[in-house]
Amino acid sequence: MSLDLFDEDDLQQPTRIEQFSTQAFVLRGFALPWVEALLTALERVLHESPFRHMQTPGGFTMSARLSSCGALGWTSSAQGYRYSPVDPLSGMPWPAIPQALLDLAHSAAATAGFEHFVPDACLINAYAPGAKMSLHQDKNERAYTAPIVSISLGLPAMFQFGGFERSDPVQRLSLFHGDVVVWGGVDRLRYHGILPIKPGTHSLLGEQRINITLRKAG
Ligand code: MD6
Ligand code: FE
Repeated sequence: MSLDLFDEDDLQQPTRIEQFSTQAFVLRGFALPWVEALLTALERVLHESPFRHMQTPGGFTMSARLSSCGALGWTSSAQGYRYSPVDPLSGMPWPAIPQALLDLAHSAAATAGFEHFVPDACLINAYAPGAKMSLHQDKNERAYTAPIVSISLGLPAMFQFGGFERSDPVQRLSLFHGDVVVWGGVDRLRYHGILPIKPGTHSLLGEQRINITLRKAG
């Protein structure tokens, strides 16, 4: 299914909505009117809580670098995955979620049929060419009633979207700068991942892809 809507913040720019599962949507270019505000806000967040490589419980180093903002931030270590109110690097609370991100997430969620989305956790991933995210489920959140809103910036990525078992077949979707993925409901616990990022240079972000996911974790 594909339909055209007009985004309030940029009446010139139609948002194409692609439904790729019952409650999973790509909003093409939805974040474009917010990009400048997002990059300014990200700079402030990353100054307080910089990107870092994390260890998986299995002892591997994740190829994407991560940071967080919000009341809860996502951490991974040999002990496991968990949300924490404190950034283990600084020993301080994570920076607040910037208002521009809250507004964008709320608006994107509503566009995809999820009203009243108020995230308390925001995970920021930075991928250099070659970095990837293996198939995983997002299941460290306390409840699965809220959707996840995922913003792609910079280099394109091939997103994999599977079933409820790791070995289930996957769909592949290209995600581009400014695209927003929203999914939840019956699709909330599907396996998904990112194939290795292809080398390239993005005009605004250079040799990287940034992904921002907003969640209700607590
Ligand atoms: C990424 N995203 O796009 C990784 N998880 O770099 C995720 O793992 C993800 O995009 C849940 C919902 C949307 C996502
Ligand atoms: Fe995920």
